[in-house]
Amino acid sequence: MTDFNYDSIKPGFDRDKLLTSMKSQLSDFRYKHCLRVEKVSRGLAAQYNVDVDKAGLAGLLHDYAKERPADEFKAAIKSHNLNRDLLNYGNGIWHGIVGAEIIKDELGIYDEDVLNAIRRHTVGSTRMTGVDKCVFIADFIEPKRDFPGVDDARKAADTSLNTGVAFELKHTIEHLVDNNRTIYPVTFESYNYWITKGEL
Ligand code: DGI
Ligand code: FE
Ligand code: FE
Repeated sequence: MTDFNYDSIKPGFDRDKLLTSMKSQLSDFRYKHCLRVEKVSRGLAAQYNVDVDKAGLAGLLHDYAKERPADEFKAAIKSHNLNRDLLNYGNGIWHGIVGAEIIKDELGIYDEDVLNAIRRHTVGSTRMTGVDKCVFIADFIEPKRDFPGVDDARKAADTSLNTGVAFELKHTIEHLVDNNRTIYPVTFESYNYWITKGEL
């Protein structure tokens, strides 16, 4: 596999060392998912004139904290003074928003463009940047994703980043409602904002 280099984001950044660490703390499926998201996110960034390295590093790291225990997320919400409402949610919401703080602490990555893309990769934001959009979409359409509608999601992503984001938010909310799941308010805000911005 091509050896990507993230020196421009953090001088001396050792991607191989990160891969060894991620491999030891994630399931094989999740680890490989992160590598696929890195690759797809870089491809989207190249296609849409977005910073390829920021999109790639955020894609690689987006699920870095996904397999941490709930107690670790709860402790990080408190120690980093994040909104206490987060305590009412679970891993699905925490691993991005709180995961970004864990990444800062453990990896010393402070690039806010990268951190925001990780924070926003599950629930989106009304302020999504190009980097955020590439990671958000890549997570949804990476080659091993297989759900009804994934081909339409890939087509939407090929139309424009905004169309890809709008499609994904609509699909995610539909899926959460169908399964009687609670919806994090930011997910609704993102949907309301982006549904008018893409050509669906
Ligand atoms: O981490 P991944 O599985 O690759 O994908 P993800 O980060 O997009 O989604 C993680 C989980 O979060 C997934 O089961 C769907 C769920 N999710 C997405 N939006 C919301 C949500 N869960 C709740 N409760 N509320 C949301 O708004
Ligand atoms: Fe995730
Ligand atoms: Fe993911």
